[in-house]
Amino acid sequence: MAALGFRLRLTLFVVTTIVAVQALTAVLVTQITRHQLIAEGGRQLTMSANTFVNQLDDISARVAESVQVLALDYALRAAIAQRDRDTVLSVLRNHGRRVGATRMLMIGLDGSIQADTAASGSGLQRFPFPELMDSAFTRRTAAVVALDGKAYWMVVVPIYAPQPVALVAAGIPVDDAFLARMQRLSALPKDIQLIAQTRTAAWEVVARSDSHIDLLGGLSAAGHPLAEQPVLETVDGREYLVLARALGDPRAGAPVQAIIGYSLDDALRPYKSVLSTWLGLLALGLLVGLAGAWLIARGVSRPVEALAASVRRIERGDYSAPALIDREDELGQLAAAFSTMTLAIRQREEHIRFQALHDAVTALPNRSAAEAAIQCSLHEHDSGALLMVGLTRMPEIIKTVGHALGDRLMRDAAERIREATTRGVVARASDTSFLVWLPEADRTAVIALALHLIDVLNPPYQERDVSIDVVPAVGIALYPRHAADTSELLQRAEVAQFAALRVPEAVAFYDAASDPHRPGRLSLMGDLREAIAHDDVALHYQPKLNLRSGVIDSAEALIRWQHPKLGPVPPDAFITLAEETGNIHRVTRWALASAIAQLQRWLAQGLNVRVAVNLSARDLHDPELPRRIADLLTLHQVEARWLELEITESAVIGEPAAAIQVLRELAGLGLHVAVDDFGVGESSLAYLRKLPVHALKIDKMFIQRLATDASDRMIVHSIVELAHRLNHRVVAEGVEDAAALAYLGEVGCDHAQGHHIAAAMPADHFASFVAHFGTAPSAC
Ligand code: G
Ligand code: G
Ligand code: MN
Repeated sequence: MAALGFRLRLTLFVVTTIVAVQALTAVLVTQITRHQLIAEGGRQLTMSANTFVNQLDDISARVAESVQVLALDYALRAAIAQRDRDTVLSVLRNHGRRVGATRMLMIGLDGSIQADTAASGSGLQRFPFPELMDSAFTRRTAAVVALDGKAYWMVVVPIYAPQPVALVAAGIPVDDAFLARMQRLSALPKDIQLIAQTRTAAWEVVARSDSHIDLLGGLSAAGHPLAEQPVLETVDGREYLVLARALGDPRAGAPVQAIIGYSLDDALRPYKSVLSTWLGLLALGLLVGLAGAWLIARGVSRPVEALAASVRRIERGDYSAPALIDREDELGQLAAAFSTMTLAIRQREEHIRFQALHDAVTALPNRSAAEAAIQCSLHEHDSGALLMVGLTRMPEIIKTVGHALGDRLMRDAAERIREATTRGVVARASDTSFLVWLPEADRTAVIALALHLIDVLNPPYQERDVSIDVVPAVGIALYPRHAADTSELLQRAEVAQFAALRVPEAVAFYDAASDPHRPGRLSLMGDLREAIAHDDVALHYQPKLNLRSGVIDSAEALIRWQHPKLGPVPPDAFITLAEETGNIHRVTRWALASAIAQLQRWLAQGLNVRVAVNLSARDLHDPELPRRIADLLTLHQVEARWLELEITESAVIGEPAAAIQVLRELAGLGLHVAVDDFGVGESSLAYLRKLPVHALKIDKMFIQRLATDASDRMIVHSIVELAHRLNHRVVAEGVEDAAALAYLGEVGCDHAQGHHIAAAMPADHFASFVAHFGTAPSAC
């Protein structure tokens, strides 16, 4: 529509311009031509009038001469002398016929009419033009006069015998025929009229050429006076230049005037025919201009329309065929620039789309792309397996060697997984994991692929002098067995991957029973909060035996929860859950308050025991912890030295600086800090040196087999020596038999804790257990 508008506008513009210019020119040319024609017509008219008057003079001379002959006519003179009127009339008629006069008069010297050839005699008594009579005696006299409503060429000649006896007047009619004759003889304009003033101030036409144009009527209608100069008048809708000329002797009473007309229309006729040719040419030019403008406009608007169409295509995201216009001009350049731009946009969009759907490091599809692909695949297939491949040491590796090497390692792992996977979708699932989606796979094939993946990922990543083990684990979730949709499938596969960490082959299927994330865990947390608020949880105390003195001088507080419906819930299940859901501070606060209150009671009873409370890793991220513990100790009036805190080494790993600061403040209060589960996990002697630690608790894994395992004995011995060198006390946990207890005593271990001594017990059993301990036979 817009293009048509442009075409229409251009065409209209061209047409109006042509028409306006041509019309203006036409008006100008017509005006100029008309002006010139009027001037030229005026000139011609004046010339014609002069010629006409001159011709009349010539005729006048000739007629006078021929009438002169009459004066010499003897018969006439005799007839006059004899007063023979009939003869006179006869002679006059003869002569009159010869010279073409229609009226002959014989005039007495006194001016009376003596003979008149007019048929009826007309009753004319006196000659009406006495001036002509006077001049006739001195020269040839002829004049155009009006007589009885007609114009005559009146020639007056005296008759001598030998004295003047009479005058003869010959009236040659100046009528239509006369004028026609004159026109034939000379180049007189065809519009000519003779007028005579018959009555006072009333002009009448006495002769006219055969054009029958009423010039006199036109003049008087327009109010023009009779003028010697040409005037413009309109007669019967036609334009004339008109001029009047007095004929004959002005003294001859009844004047005759000639009115000569010059038809402007006739003069313009040739120009008019030129004008119509011109109009034809103009129409032709217009047509050509119109067609040209239309074609040019189309030449512009077509490519513009094509460009607009491809812009709309791009808007819809279709970059397939950019507008190709094979032209050299500006539009061609525009189209070329446009194509380049389209290409650039397409590449950029492809790049952006690729980035949006792919992982920048490995160029594998990212998690959301994978989710979409799985979603899609679930429409086509009714089963499938999702393998979550975790590189479990990745967080630690990145912390140690940095992201650059971490990225290279991930790329290498991605390459290995891609090569190992012949079908399905491979994608990056998270910072430390990949996923493989196998539609329509049976259990055996899935297990085979999982083990194969472990195999290809097991060889360490090599780079110059570094060699890194990623420790892969594969979790598998099956659709539709384990999950109903994609996001559930992903989450289940992740849970399975964590489970895989704990099995030797590092491959595990999702197991709803062991899923800490299964639905219901949130309600468990709600229940835990309730339990804490209503004291449905309790601390049990496991005695620690002082191996030097042989008395129970300390204990570990261990939380116990009796769930109203589930029964006893093991701390391993809800402590981790509390850590993950942000509820651990609540548990710790409760445990500390409860243990310190118990301490206060025991100390008041005179039971001097040091009580150890377990802290979770997250607790060390709370900078308020030392102040809170100090407040509790003050509140219960318990000295700090009776309280011990057990932390695992991993608690310090996440945010070492902050954790160490909190530990320093705690130690600064005067309480004791013990490293729990020492010997497993990421033990680092460097940290050990930095930590404000008073005791090490050797993990039960080294203690349980002390009786049979020589290397465990060596490890325990070394740890004891190392700890003592660093000035730390040593506690052995998991003491399950007398042999272990004996060996620990031998190597100088400070405390022993374990089922062999006692399991954790309610607080009210503890005092009597301590009191009776030394007396029991099993004691060392
Ligand atoms: O003795 P038992 O099997 O209940 O202990 C299981 C785990 O729970 C142990 O590792 C122990 O450190 C932890 N634990 C027991 N009580 C508490 C507690 O009050 N706070 C924290 N953070 N951990 C506890
Ligand atoms: O990590 P921590 O030291 O807090 O662990 C204490 C855990 O050890 C508790 O779950 C407790 O029940 C358990 N425990 C205590 N003594 C023994 C023992 O002699 N043998 C075994 N297997 N576990 C014990
Ligand atoms: Mn402990």
